[in-house]
Amino acid sequence: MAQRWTNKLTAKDVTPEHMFWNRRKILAGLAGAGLGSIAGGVSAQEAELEANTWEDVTSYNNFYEFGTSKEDPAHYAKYMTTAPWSVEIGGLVDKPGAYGFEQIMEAMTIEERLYRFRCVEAWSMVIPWQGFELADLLNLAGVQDGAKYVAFETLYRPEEMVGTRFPVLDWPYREGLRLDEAMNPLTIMATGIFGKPLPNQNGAPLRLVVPWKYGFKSIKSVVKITLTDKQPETSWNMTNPGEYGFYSNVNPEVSHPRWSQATERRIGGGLFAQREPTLMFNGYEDEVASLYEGMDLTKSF
Ligand SMILES: Nc1nc2c(c(=O)[nH]1)N[C@H]1C(S)=C(S)[C@@H](COP(=O)(O)O)O[C@H]1N2
Ligand SMILES: [Mo]
Repeated sequence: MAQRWTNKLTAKDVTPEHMFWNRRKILAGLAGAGLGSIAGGVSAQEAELEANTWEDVTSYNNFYEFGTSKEDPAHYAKYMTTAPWSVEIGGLVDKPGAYGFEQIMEAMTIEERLYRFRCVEAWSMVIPWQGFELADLLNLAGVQDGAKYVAFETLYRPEEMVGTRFPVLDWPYREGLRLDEAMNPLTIMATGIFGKPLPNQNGAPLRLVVPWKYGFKSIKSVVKITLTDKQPETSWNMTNPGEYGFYSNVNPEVSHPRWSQATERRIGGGLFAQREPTLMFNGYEDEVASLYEGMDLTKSF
């Protein structure tokens, strides 16, 4: 059953009792950006979104640490230990150190966000996430002047991650954002889907979600965040710089070298479902286009 979040949902509707933490607040149904949309209800664009099913979201995944096929993560990610978990935050921050997952959850405000999710392979889903704004976590660590980028790394634990036995990517999986992208209120660290803690295959216990960028930017099972003054290396760009740039903004006008990005196939739509047109910045143009003013997006792809 496809589920649709609305502003009428309360925290109780979407959040199992055991998920409440001391200072957690649930802003239920805050679809899309939530930029001023709480009081006024969901915007027209957001109201059209209908979530994929739990089954779609948890059985068709990319998580190469567990293999390269879409079914592998659902089979093998269960071997990843996610507790205890901590995130090493370092580089140009006032308070570097290991931040425990529980400590982070205590300090953060957890919200609901219904986001379009667009893979570079030209398929998409709509996923109801729970999480907190990345900006809040970075501010907790205290971003110093001079920081311009944020680098992320996934857990690398070969004995629990069968896919890392193969040199498909240069492990650990790495991603990066410009600081202003990281601080944008759309950018979240997700800790759950459908009101439940993140399943391992979706990047437990916490993963990045950047809804206007291709899916591979949304790095899973994050253990390290580093503030830097230099553009960080990113796994897909290291592997194939001609195909995967640093920015990776969803852009129907810029083709992947081997296929068009103009349309997408919604997962779960059935065999004969029409392909849908892909939207500039995955539909978040109003919120993020200004970040790229003056840039040539065919060169900075
Ligand atoms: N650590 C890690 N993060 C990752 C990936 C990966 O292989 N390893 N795949 C990326 C890609 S290509 C996509 S499309 C999304 C898929 O997220 P989902 O499985 O939750 O839909 O995760 C991204 N994050
Ligand atoms: Mo992807």
